[in-house]
Amino acid sequence: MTYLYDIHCQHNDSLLSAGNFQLGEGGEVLKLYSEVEERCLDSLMRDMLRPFVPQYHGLVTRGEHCYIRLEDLLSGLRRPVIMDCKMGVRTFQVEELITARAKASMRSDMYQKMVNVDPSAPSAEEHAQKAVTKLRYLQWRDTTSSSSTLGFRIEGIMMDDGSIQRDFRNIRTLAQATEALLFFTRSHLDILKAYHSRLLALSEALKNSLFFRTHEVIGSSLLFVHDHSSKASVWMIDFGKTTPVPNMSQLLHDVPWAEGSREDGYLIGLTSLIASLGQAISVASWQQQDGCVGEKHVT
Ligand code: I3P
Repeated sequence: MTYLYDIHCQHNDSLLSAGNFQLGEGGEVLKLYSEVEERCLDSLMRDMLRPFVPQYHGLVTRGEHCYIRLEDLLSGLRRPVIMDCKMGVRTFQVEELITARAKASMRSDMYQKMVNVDPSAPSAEEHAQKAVTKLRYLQWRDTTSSSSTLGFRIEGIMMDDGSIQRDFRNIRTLAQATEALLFFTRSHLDILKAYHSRLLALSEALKNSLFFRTHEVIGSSLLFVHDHSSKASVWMIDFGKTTPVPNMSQLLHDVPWAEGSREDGYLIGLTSLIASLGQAISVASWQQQDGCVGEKHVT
């Protein structure tokens, strides 16, 4: 969700520094350096997935900080509409699980976020400490959103007027996700079809990608971007928690996670998204035929 927020700031405010992002001199996006993410982007530039990720142009230092130079995915779009979908059935790394068991640090900010959504969610002990572990919070987010069931969740949508909607926490079913996709695209058939084909192409590329087979992809998003000219594309972003699997092993990505495994469920999410877009296309087609946009609902 950070990308959505920061890009919104960049494009709508002063084009100056915003959160983890800045605008580069050549119009590229500068993202605060992360060794893990830089390694991924470097490998991705030599992988089948290159057409699906922002182009990586190396590192640059500004003041005290180092940044990753990335293609601006919003370049050339007028009043872009953006959706950030976090992929996978879990958003915590196996390492976070191990660390939490060895010595979990308590997070009062995460306790607060939890209580704001559901005051009954923390246990009596967590209420007493007014804090939860990060792992507990991430697992709670995964199981109370569509991450665990559908393998993705909508983190936020930015509409063409710059307003940001984040209230997609209650989505659990494919039909609810389809409603959100219809809202995001305003039931625009060409845009829905463009997204659908792009995801099918991504699915093919993922099957043949060495990077994908050999990496645990956690907390990465698919960024959906379109504008009024019906230009629409989807990009893989955010690789700060994407790591190579040890000992040359390979992942399937389409099976649920179980303790001891590194499976991330990325393809479960992609399959759900493709199915949901298929449903949205059917609904938008009926609406177009009937001339009654907004009256048909998904069941
Ligand atoms: C955040 C979300 C991020 C996570 C961040 C959480 O919660 O789970 O994925 O960052 O942890 O606060 P929410 O979206 O509900 O606000 P990572 O993916 O990097 O772990 P953080 O506060 O430690 O950055």
